[in-house]
Order: sequence, then C-alpha cells, then structure tokens
Amino acid sequence: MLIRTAEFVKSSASLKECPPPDRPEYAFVGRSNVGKSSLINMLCSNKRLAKTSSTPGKTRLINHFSINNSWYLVDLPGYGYAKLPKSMIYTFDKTLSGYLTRRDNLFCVFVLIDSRIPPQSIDMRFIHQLGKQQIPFALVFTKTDKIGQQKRSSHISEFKAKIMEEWEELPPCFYTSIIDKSGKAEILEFVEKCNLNAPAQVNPASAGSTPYHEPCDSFEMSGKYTNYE
Ligand SMILES: Nc1nc2c(ncn2[C@@H]2O[C@H](COP(=O)(O)OP(=O)(O)OP(=O)(O)O)[C@@H](O)[C@H]2O)c(=O)[nH]1
Ligand SMILES: [Mg+2]
Repeated sequence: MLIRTAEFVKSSASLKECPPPDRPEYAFVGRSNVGKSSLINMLCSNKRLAKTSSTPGKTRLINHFSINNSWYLVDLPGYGYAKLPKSMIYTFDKTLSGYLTRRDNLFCVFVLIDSRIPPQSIDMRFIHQLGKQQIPFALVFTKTDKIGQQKRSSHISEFKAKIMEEWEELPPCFYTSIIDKSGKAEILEFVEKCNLNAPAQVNPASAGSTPYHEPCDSFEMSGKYTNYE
C-alpha cells in the first residue's frame, strides 16, 4: 500500500476525547522506548510525524494520525515506565485500558517487542490482558538492526515459545528496523488486507454509524488461556 497522506489529527487524554470511530484504526503499543513513534514515522516516511525520544515516557497521550484520509494510525503511551508499585504497572493503566477495551473501530493492536532483549514478563502479562479482553493483536519485534542475528533469533524464538504456552497459535509477527526500513512493506500490506474487511457502512462519510469491531480474518484468535497470573 502506498501512503499518500499522513496527518496528525489530535492528542487525546481519554477515549471520549478520541476522534469519531468512523474508519479502521491500528494502534501501536509497547514498553516505553521500544520504538512505537519511530515505527509510525517509518511507515509514513515522515521523521517528524510522531515525536520520538531516547528518553522513555515521551508519548503520554493517545495520538491519532489520519492516513490517506481513510484509516487511523494511533501512537499510544508506553507501558512499564510509570513509577508505580511493581504490582500495578503490568495492567493497563486507565488511559490505555479505556482505549483498548472500548474503541469500537480498533482493528488491530500492534504490540512492539524489543528484539534486543529476552522475553520480559511485563510484555507477556500485557499480551495476556489483550487475550482476556479478546482484543486482536499482532507482534512487532523492533530494533532488529541493533543486535546480531543469532541473539535476535534466540530472543524471538524464546518469546514465541512463551506465547505458545498460552495460545493455540501465533499471532501475525513482524520484524522491523527504522534504519534499514525492514518490516515496512509487510506491515502496510497487512493493514491493507485488514482494511478490506471493513464493513461497507464504515467510511468517513458515515461517521456515527453502528460501531464495529471486526478483526481481520488472519488474526482470528483461538487463544486458550492458562492461569498465567
Ligand atoms: N537503531 C534503531 N533505533 C531505534 C529503532 N526504533 C526506535 N529507535 C530509537 O529508540 C528510541 C525510542 O524510540 P521512540 O520511537 O521514541 O520510542 P517509543 O516507544 O515511542 O517511546 P515512548 O513514547 O517514550 O513510550 C529513539 O532514540 C529511536 O531513535 C530501530 O529500529 N533501530
Ligand atoms: Mg512514543
């Protein structure tokens, strides 16, 4: 898919401030500093679209970007950075949970995972929460340029093995680098396919029509949950 236009729409502090849910939407989430904003910029070929920083905690609000005037990309605040007791930081914080569980037009949540490190329990717990809430998601292993191939493969295999302890099948997986632009074509192709599943009544001209939450066929989740917590 070709991205012809990418425009910042607004920053929202909560679900009710978000733009009308009148078109397919894709959100990027993951631990602080994992590369959410950078990935959005890479997909849109615009380094200044979403604000990035080497200091964790840069993105604090729900940021909507309108792509080709027909779907939304959303940059979400990172999890796991809040200075909260350990027992509290793994669950969705209020902004994230309100958005993720009740945004009717959310087609897919891309969960970003840092490919440089072994599986982190905070990511596993986050994914577990998504499963419990039946929120469709895909995995994106980021910063693949920053680590040797062998270590990267082993981190990714370990991660997938952990997922398979809880799920019957793997979600769609992508591997990205903002340096060599890898993963860009694959993610955009995936979005394009998902957009084709958008119900006919969902288009910008019919704002306010019946809400929908229609996941893409390819990530129909048949998750089986164990008592992870
Ligand atoms: N080498 C390399 N650096 C990356 C990549 N993706 C992100 N970075 C760097 O990682 C840092 C954090 O990137 P951000 O995109 O701001 O991360 P974020 O997940 O949006 O962070 P918060 O908004 O703080 O949650 C920046 O210094 C980026 O340049 C990548 O694929 N390769
Ligand atoms: Mg960010």
